[in-house]
Amino acid sequence: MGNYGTHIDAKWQEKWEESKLYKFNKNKSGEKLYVLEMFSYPSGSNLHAGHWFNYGPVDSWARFKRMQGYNIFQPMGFDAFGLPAENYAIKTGIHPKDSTVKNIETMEKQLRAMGAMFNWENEVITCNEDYYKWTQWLFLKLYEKGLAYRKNAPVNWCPSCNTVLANEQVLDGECERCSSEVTKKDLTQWFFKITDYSEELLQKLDELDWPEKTKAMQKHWIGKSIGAEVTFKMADSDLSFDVFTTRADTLFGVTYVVLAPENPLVDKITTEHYKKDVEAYKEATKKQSEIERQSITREKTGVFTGAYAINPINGRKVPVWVADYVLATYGTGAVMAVPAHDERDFAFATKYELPIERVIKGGEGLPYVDPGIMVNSGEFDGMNSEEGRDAIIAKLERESHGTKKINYRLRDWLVSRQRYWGAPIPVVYCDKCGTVPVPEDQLPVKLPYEVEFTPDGKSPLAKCEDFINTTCPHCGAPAKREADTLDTFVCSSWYYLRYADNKNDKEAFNTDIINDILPVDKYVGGPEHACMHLLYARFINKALRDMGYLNFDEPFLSLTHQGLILGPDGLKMSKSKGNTISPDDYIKEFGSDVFRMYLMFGFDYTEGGAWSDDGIKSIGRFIDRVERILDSCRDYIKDPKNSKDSMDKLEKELNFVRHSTIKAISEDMDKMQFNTCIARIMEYTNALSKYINEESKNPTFLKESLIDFIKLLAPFAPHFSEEQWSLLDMPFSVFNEKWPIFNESALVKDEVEIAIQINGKVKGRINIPSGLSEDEIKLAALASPDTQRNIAGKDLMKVIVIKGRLVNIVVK
Ligand code: ANZ
Ligand code: ZN
Repeated sequence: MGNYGTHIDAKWQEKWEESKLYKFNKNKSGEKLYVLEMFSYPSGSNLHAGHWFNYGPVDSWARFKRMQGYNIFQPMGFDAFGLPAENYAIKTGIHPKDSTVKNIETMEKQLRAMGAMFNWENEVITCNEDYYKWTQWLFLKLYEKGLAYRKNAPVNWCPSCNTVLANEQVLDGECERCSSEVTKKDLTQWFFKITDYSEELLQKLDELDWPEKTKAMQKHWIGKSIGAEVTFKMADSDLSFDVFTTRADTLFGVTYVVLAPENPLVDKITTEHYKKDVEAYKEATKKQSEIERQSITREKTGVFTGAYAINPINGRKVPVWVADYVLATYGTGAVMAVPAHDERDFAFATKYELPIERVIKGGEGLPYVDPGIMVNSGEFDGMNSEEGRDAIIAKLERESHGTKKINYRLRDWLVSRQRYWGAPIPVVYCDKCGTVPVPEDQLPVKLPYEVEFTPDGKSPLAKCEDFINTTCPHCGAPAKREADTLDTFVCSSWYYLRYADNKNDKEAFNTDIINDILPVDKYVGGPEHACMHLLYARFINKALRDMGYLNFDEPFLSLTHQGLILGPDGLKMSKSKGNTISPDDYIKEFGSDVFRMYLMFGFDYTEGGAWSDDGIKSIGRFIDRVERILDSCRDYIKDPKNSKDSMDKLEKELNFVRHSTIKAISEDMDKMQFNTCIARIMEYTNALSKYINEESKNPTFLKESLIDFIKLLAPFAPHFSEEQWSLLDMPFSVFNEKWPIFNESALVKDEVEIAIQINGKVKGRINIPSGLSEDEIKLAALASPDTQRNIAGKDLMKVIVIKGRLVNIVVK
């Protein structure tokens, strides 16, 4: 065993800390580079190998960038409000605040043991008053701008978490946190108007250096559809309604129209005879989830209202139906049905024997859903779908029967939660003045400590008399506080801003400071946040920009998702499954550098994989070997008496490996391909070891090679490398050194090895000087003893030279 271990880690962590080596100073030379890892939730199971996999390699990347001359800002903090602490409290009776404080303490210790260059002086903890005060400020600003509003709406309810959820937190009809089936409830809730930014959120995606898949997910979630709203008048009254369609070209093929059961028009138009059926159908719909209703394969159901509407394009009377495949929450809650060209309409029309009329030519069977040439469409016959769509919309617009319309799937963000452990919403309700925002100078609205937080579907704060009863900031009369707290995604939607100015007690952040340090240049975290955190943060950034608080459009310019480290059983690590891997024991045994290097070497960074510690010992042995090599030649290189200026063959060989390693690592690091970087370092180690065992060594040259070697190793094994650097009597710190630059000429080999094939089979190899002409190569190949032996007595037909690789000799 070598000398490297936790005592070396501690030694250098102390020195880094005391010398403030990593402290961010925006006036330092070098381009600023904001490197951000998604902050952790302070859970009771502490940091596991997965957290390290997120933080360790990114820190190595940041160190590499630092050595390349960037001025690195790499802050860390905790996403500290939220359900797990509250649920834990319900189970154990330990107050969420107490458990959170304790968990943060442990996790901070663990993170420090990693020895990452975190800017701890910029730490942010979202459940602290000095942070959530500004989360509340953010709410007030959005409220002032009309971007926060309260409304009654059918919202998602998780019966197990006992709270409402945002649409983004419902995955396939299930709660994102606990996988319970989500139901609908009519409730008055607070929303953020993210939909005001739908178009920009969509457009700007193209400019971001993000994984394509993540961009596609956001794009799909925003869900832009370009179409038209078409007005249908009722046949027997002055009532009318609009439908949203992306296929105005099929307007002549409408044979019925459908209203969502929740559409308020249903009650007004349903004729006496059909009232009972329609009522019953509306009741039955309430039990269906939106997911079920949207399922393509589920049998379609519906009822006739007895009423008719007029198709504005041809004056034709069409029956009005009610069916649950039409959603109240999309478009206008009404559709024109074209059974010949839409799957769902086709299934419905077939079942209820409604007419099916083709208006688009193409394919044989029906429904035919692709664009094509219009038929049975009057003056529009012969146009293709695209032209026809525009022409029909133009006509509708001229006659005031419709208009072009863009729809988005994105809904406003529901931000209020009926739970305790979150930032209180800074609003007061007064009988006289109505909804009154708490004035900024009265922030924070403090979250009380003594609260009965058993979840029963009501906000725990509502039961806290001291909290809920207050006076109206406007008129002074007795009033009630809002009892809901903010979704924790609100807290995390702006934490990357606060990091840069975390001690500011006058404002959330200073605009100039923020504009200097942001946007985040590299963001690294899990892909599960694609349509939640990563979308919300973009929205908040844009809203703050439009209010003049910052001057950049996007918070995260470049994004990487690290892979998931699974438990040894191949399942997601979780305390309840008992398959979490704690880094602590490994670090005690091997040191933090070995653990970090193992994570980088053993797993593909963006893929991750099931945990196994098979290779960790060999990384430990590798570090020991490096140590032995360096030990063995430290004295030798101090004495330059055998030095010479020129390089002979041995030096050239090592020099080639040295420079090709520099080149490869520099390139692979930019792609965060850590495993190949470490493989390169191992190759370089082998080359060093080989050279050191030679008789005639050049001490000056060897020293240069070792210096580059330690620099190359430093980002991956920071403590060990710092130690080795000091043992070479080099000035503190290796992280103040410049990253080596490869020398192109060292990559040109004087000699190349080429294979000789006889009739396509390799029969030998020769070394020839590089740069020979084709004829010279031919001659050298033919002159080789191997060739001579193999072609003796045969006729030479042809010699083909593939430069730098092989010569093929054809004989008969
Ligand atoms: C007539 C039509 C004919 C349609 C045709 C499609 C094909 P996207 O692309 O997702 O925006 N639609 C509109 N509002 C709806 C609602 N509230 N619930 C269920 N379906 C609704 O889908 C737009 C299409 O979805 C619209 O275009 C409408 O059907 C339907 F050959 O109108 B279409
Ligand atoms: Zn839940």
